[in-house]
Amino acid sequence: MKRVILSFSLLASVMAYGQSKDYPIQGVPFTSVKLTDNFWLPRIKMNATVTIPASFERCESTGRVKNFTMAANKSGKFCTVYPFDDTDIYKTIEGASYSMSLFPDAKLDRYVDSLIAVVGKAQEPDGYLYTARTIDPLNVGAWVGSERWQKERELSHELYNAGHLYEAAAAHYISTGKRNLLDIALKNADLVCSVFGPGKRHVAPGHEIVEMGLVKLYRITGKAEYLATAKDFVEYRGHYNGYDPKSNDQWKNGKYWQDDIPVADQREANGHAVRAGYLYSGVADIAALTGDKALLTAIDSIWANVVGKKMYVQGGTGAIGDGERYGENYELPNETAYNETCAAIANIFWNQRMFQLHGDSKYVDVMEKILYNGFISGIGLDGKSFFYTNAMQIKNSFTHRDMESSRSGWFVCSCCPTNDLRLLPSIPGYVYAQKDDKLFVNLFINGNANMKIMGKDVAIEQQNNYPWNGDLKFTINTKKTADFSMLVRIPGWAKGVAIPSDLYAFKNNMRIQSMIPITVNGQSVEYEMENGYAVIKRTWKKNDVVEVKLPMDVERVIANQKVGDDNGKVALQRGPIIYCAEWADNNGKATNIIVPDAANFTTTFKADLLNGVEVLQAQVPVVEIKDNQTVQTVQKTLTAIPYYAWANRGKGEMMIWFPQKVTDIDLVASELNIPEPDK
Ligand code: FUB
Ligand code: ZN
Repeated sequence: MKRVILSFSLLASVMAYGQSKDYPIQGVPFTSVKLTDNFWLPRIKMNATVTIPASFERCESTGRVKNFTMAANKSGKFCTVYPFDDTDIYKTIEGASYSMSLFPDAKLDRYVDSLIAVVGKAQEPDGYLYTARTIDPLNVGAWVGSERWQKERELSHELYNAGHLYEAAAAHYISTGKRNLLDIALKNADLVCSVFGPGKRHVAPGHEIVEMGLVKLYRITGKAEYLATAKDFVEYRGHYNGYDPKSNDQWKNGKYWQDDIPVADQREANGHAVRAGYLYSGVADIAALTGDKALLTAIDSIWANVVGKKMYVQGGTGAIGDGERYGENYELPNETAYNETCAAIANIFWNQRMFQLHGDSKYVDVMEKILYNGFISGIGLDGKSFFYTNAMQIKNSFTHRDMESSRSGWFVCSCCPTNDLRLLPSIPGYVYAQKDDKLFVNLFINGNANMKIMGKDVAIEQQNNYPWNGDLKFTINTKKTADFSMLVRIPGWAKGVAIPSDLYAFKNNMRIQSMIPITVNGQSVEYEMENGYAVIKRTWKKNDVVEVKLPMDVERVIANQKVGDDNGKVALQRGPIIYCAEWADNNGKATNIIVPDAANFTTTFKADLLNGVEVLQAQVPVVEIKDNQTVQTVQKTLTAIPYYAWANRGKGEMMIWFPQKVTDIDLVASELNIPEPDK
């Protein structure tokens, strides 16, 4: 299969069009990093063998493919629920394309081509592609205006569909070298650029992603109009005069769409969390490519706001279900946490971009937190059951929606599963990055990577048992010597920093000043720290070995006092992994567990549990109510499992935050009826 190597060749083509600015740091492409590890590789393989086929099957059986066929024939009736259902096909093609780069699959390739042919036939002659209108323009749903783009600012998702089409087309072109989907996307993008822009229509897209998508097309084609239109879309935000700035209703004041004030003036994450994450990612791209300082200032401040005041301890964001949105500062309720998986994914995209802009490990720390916790919690261990929301606790006495307490194979609004499957195969691309003579080692995942540093071929191998063990080993496999600096990320958690803000801290913080031991070829080395990285500069030769020992203590995490729900409570973390107690390991309950200071944790790797996990155990007091009369505490073994692995053994209680004293336990939880999401 022909494949386009991105990074340097594309960069060169873009520069040929006169664009010299870009991210100062470039990721080593995922196609140059071959994973061999036991944590991510099995997930990525399962994504290829189970998740992607299941998703294509669902796209067929739910009518999503039929919508395209009907659009091609201009007859029938749009047969799914949401006008953005087209994107599930685009996202699955995107995931399949990345996946085929890792695991070539001729049959899948042919199937994807056949789908692309159907998509192409559904495209109108001028490039417009949106089955919800094309099937029967006189009978469009309530979210779709009677004219093209008429309800784009609200809920039509015409540009959202376009954005996902572009992302898929870029992935397919880069992975296969084929232009069939790319040409469809470019035709659509040309239409979009001819409709929107200075002297033409202005709109703040109702659901962002077209910005990131246009940037990807710009990188492939070098066509400046794509970048300019992406920037226009960002700049149109905050200028609609139909909002009521005094209203507290986020739809009426424009916050839901990040449209209340111009992006350059935004300082706080607001509104729908997936929309927000895609906007901030697109803004990072545009800031990198244009050098726009005002946009950079905005996303720097918004990032500090999210990480300092609006992120759950497992990396989830978008606390509030009504509007799938960010809450106020420190509004992080556990019982009703929403935490859409797509929001976690959007923040992975965003943090990688922030790292590429600034070269600071704090962005990778946050990305790692999301990857190992709030993102993979969304995917069941079977690869075909998913969470849309990611709960922070499940109490039996509380009326949870099914979608909070158990996984589903698909959803009526199935954005999350198809987002999972497009991110997973690209994870090898997050491991390394480089700038000039610096090689950044960001994630600790076994495998072999090849790259050029200052014109020289460099090969590096990782051997570790991360995230369960903190002993890291890197072997240089380069044939010739090479001068460069290896910058190994020293995770914040290994230095006593729970998150790069004062939102969470480790309770018994012993490590703040301690240096992490590093050896080269068995000899301990002194090193400088630079932006959170240990810098090892030398002339590297074949078989040089770097070893790093990260401490893997069980840490108690405490939250900022302003997070009311977490007062008096601790969460458990070991390495990058956040733990939870689930009913299945704790005598059928988890809400009655107390974790006092005195509890002493042991850790054990259980190969036969949940595909292999390190569990934490301690003797702790557990509250029991006897005969509906007496409350007593008894000593029992608390077994905590990684949060990401919960809800794979049926339904029941789950807790992340544990009271430290009996006075902090909720003996009787409130009853509440939560309506299904308003989609
Ligand atoms: O609106 C498209 C997608 O549907 C959003 O990103 C998700 O939050 C879900 O509402
Ligand atoms: Zn989603």
